Amino acid sequence: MSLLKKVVLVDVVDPRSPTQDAVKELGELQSLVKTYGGVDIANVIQHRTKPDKNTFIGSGKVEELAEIIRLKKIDIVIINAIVNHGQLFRLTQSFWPANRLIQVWDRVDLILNIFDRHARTAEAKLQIEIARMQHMGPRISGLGNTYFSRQGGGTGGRGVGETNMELMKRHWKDHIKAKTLTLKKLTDNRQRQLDNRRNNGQKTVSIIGYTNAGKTALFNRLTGKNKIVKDALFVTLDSTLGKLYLPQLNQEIMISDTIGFIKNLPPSLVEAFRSTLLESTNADLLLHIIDITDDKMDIKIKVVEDLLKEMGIADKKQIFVFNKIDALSQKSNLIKKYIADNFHTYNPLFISVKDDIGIESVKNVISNALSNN
Ligand SMILES: Nc1nc2c(ncn2[C@@H]2O[C@H](COP(=O)(O)OP(=O)(O)OP(=O)(O)O)[C@@H](O)[C@H]2O)c(=O)[nH]1
Ligand SMILES: [Mg+2]
Repeated sequence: MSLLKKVVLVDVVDPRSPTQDAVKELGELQSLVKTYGGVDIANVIQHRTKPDKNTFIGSGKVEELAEIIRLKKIDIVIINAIVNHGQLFRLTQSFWPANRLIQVWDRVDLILNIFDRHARTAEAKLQIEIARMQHMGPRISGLGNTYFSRQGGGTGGRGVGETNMELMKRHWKDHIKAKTLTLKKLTDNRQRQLDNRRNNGQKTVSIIGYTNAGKTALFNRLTGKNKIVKDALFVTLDSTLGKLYLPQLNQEIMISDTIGFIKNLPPSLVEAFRSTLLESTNADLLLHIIDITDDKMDIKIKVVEDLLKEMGIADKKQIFVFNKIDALSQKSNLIKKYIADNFHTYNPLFISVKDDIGIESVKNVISNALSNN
C-alpha cells in the first residue's frame, strides 16, 4: 500500500480572470502541494463561481467531491482560497459519509502545514502554533475534539452547547495569549541582541523576496555557507545569519537570509512572522531578490512591497536584485529596459548566482549603500 496521502485540489478561480492566470495559479498551488511532500495529487477540480456562504464551494461541488473522495479514497481535500472555519467545518462534515477521517484544508492550512514541516527553531515553531490556533479557531486539536464530538453527535441541548462553545472560545483565547507571551519573550531577547549588534557598529543586510527567487542561493554565494537551495517554495523558514567581508569598507557585515513571501498570506501569519523577520526590520539595507524569468514578476514585487508595508519597513533602503539572468529568453533586452524604466529608483542589478554573474556588483552596491548610512 502506498504511504502517500491522496489529495484532491479544488482550484478556486475568479470567473472574470483570464484562463492563463488560472493556469498560473494552479501551477503555484501544485508547487505548494509538492513542497508539502508525501502526497499524491489524485484529482484537480475547478470552482468558478462566487463563494457559497455555507460550504464555500456550493452543494453541487460538494456532491461531486464526495463522489471523488469515495471512489479514489481521498485523504485530504485542499481548497485554494481562504475559507472561514465554519465553512471548513461544514465541508468536513459533509464528506464524513465518504470518508470519516477526511481532512479539509484551505490555502492557509496548506501553508501552515508546510511551515510546520520546515520550522527548525523554537521561535518558528511557536509562531506556527499561534498562527494555526488563530486560523483554525475552535477546530484546533484537543479543543477541536470536544467541538467535533459535540457537533457530530448532536447530543446536549442547544443552550448547553452554546455555553460550552463560549467556554471553549475563552479557553482558546487564553491559550493564544499564553503562547503569544512566550513568543514575545523570545522576540524581546532577540531584539536585545540586535540592539547590541547595532550598538557595536555591526551592519546587517537582509535578503528578502518572493519564495523561490534565489535568496538562499545568493546568501550562500555571499557568505560561503551551504544552506539548502531547492526548486520548491518555502525551503527557508527561519532567518539565518552569515558574514561577508567588504574590502571597500574594511569591515565584516552580517547578511541574513529570510523566509520567502507569498501572496494571500492571512494577517495572522504575517503577524506571527514579524518575529522571523526581525532581522529584516532591523537591517540597514534590504536586498530584494526577484526572479527575472517569472512573467508574474510585477505581481510578486507588489506582494513583497505590500508585506513590507504591513511590517512597517517599506521605507527602508532597498535594492532590487534581478536574479536568474542566465535563464532569460531572447526578450531579455526588452525586459531589462522595462525594469530600468520602472524600477530605476531601486538601483536594479542583474545577476545570475548560478553562472556567477554580477556578484561583485552586488558587493559594491552594498558597500556604497552602507558607507552612505
Ligand atoms: N537558472 C537559475 N536558477 C537559479 C539561480 N539562482 C537560484 N536558482 C534556482 O532557483 C531555485 C530556488 O532557489 P533558492 O535559493 O532556494 O530560493 P529561495 O528564494 O531561497 O526560496 P525559498 O527559501 O523557498 O523562499 C533553485 O532551484 C535554484 O537552483 C540562477 O541564478 N539561475
Ligand atoms: Mg531560501
